[in-house]
Amino acid sequence: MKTNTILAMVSGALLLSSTATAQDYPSSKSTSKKTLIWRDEFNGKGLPDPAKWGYEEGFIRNRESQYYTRARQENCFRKGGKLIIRSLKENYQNASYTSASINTLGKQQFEGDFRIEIRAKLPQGQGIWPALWMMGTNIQQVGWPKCFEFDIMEFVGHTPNTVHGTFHWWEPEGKDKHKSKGSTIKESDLHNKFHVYGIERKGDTAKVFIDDKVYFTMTAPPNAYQGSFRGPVYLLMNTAIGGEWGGKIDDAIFPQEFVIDYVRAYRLD
Ligand SMILES: [Ca+2]
Repeated sequence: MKTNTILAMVSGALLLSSTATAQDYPSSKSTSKKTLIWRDEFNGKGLPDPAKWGYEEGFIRNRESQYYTRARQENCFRKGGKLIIRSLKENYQNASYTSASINTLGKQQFEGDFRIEIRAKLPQGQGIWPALWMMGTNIQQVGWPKCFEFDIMEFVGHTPNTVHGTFHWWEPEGKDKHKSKGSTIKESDLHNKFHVYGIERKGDTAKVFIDDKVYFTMTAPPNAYQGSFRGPVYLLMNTAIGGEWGGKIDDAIFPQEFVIDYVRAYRLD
């Protein structure tokens, strides 16, 4: 979700698009025994289950234009077995847009070797920036990016048909101690069709996938802040609007909905 690495991601995208075809991607099928440890199918009505999800509130990062509301059904609700994060053009708390950002911090952390699968349909249009991502639960002690950040899916409206997977971390060397690496994949029907977005972290390796394709794999950076790559992480799901990467906003796109059918988390043995 942090944005001073766009150049790195763009160059990664160019490299990928010039060399890869669909059948070049490794299979996302897990080679480990999977045990379901946590899930939300989003059955029921109204706000998401408060035992599983908390909220970010207000203006949080990246100079984004939206106000994230807390437990406000206009921006976040369950309906028909789906969770909907709805982004609106409206005046609210000194903002011109509202949206939601929910997370499992303090409620559920994912440890050791795990796999997360999230079936979702993305919002679209100039200025929109939905994300599915994880950060170390040690963020409260060591801050970002020492906590490590695993971005499972980011999409920005100004580059259609493109999904980004990126990791961010901290190293002691260099002027900018924030390091990042990622890749992209071209995919159609992101907004009309559900896709499964996921990550599998096992040992010193983490893989990011969409449906049956792994499009980014990385091993733990040896100089990353101590142990954060392997540490417990929590999950975040949000739609940002504008900001450093979302860019210029087209007011005609609203309302927009980020529709999430399920989150399923597995322990890998
Ligand atoms: Ca569901």
